[in-house]
Amino acid sequence: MKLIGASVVITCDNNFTIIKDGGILFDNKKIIKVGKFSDLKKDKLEEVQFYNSCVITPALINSHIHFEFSKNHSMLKYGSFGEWLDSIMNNRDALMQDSTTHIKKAIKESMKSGVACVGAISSRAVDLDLLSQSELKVMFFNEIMGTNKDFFDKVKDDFNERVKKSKLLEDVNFKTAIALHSPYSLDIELAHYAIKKAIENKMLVSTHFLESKEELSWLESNSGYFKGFFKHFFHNDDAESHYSKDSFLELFKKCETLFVHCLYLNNDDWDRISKLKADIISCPRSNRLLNNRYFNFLKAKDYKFPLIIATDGKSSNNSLNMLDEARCALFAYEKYNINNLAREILLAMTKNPAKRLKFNNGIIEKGKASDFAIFYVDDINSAEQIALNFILQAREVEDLYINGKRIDIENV
Ligand code: MCF
Ligand code: FE
Repeated sequence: MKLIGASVVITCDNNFTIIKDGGILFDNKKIIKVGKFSDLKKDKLEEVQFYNSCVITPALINSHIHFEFSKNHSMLKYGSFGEWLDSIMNNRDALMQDSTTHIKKAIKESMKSGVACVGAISSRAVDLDLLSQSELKVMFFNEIMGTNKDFFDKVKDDFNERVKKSKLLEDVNFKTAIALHSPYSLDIELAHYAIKKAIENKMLVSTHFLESKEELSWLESNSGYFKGFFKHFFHNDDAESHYSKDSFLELFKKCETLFVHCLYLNNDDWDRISKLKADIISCPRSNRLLNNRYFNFLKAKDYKFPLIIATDGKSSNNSLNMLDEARCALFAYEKYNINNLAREILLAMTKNPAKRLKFNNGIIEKGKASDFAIFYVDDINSAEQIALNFILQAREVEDLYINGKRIDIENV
């Protein structure tokens, strides 16, 4: 049994309990007891450590990240979704070069910001071995994409192969899932094929949905940017959207789904998604960079969607640091009481995504996995607005524990 403690423990439980001079008694599997550090001290502990002027939170969860795009720094265009997608298409091969080195760096960067658990969207499985061998807890979403009938067999074979490989690597820390890239990039036949697999294998599904106004006008009226996109990149002059918004959402009626972005939902769309077994993931910096817009968090609250925040890939972000993402969200929603928002944002990176990724983490309470992040925050001992000060000030972890084990991040 081990004991760690800190000036402040933010449990992220249902009551958002904060324990000053708090402690956590745990072993490699689970949390045994949470309380005041002084009450938990006893003989025969394997390890005891108190982190002064520090905050312990549940290790953070980044539920939507594309590790394969980690090479990007300044290769892509921002400010308009169409320009971004064109730049992705034009630079895809260059972006994938030396991926191993960049994915390793990205794993380290994630851990340094307190992340222990990820929802990784993988298009080519370049990140498969690195992620399965890492200490991270991983929901590995095999992405499927394709609109040209000539290649459907190839797409299916490749997708099957990746799903099969990732299933072979499954263990308590690594699970296989499926990502349908988006309505504009996936033919109905392939979508049904992937959904069937997800249902048969009870796999979680992820999809980008209504990220851009370009996608909206494609789905609503077969017009706008995507007309030119299919003409230019696929020499297809007669392309039309494979779905209406409703027929796309219909696909997900029998599986558990994470919809990513959802920047352009109308009331009917909100109604429809809220009737599915689904949550919505928002990536604030990605949305600002590509679409000049933030997710309608207040509307989501009306529909009882919990806030879930993730970074997306480096293809649409300047870092994978979850604390930077938290700060962006904190400043973006100016209409919301800042202390309440700070608490919601912390839950958006812990308890809320944990419910879908199901690694039994995201909350510091008895019986949950021993996944913790510890951050130094100057003067936190005397702070009154703890969640807010934590988000404003925390930078890199002092320590990160996954399954009760302290991770040597520099040497992973
Ligand atoms: O979430 C962002 C923006 N929306 C769509 N796709 C991606 C994002 N970041 C990376 N991607 C990837 C996606 O997984 O870019 C490729 C796919 O492999 C787009 S190709 C149409
Ligand atoms: Fe994404």
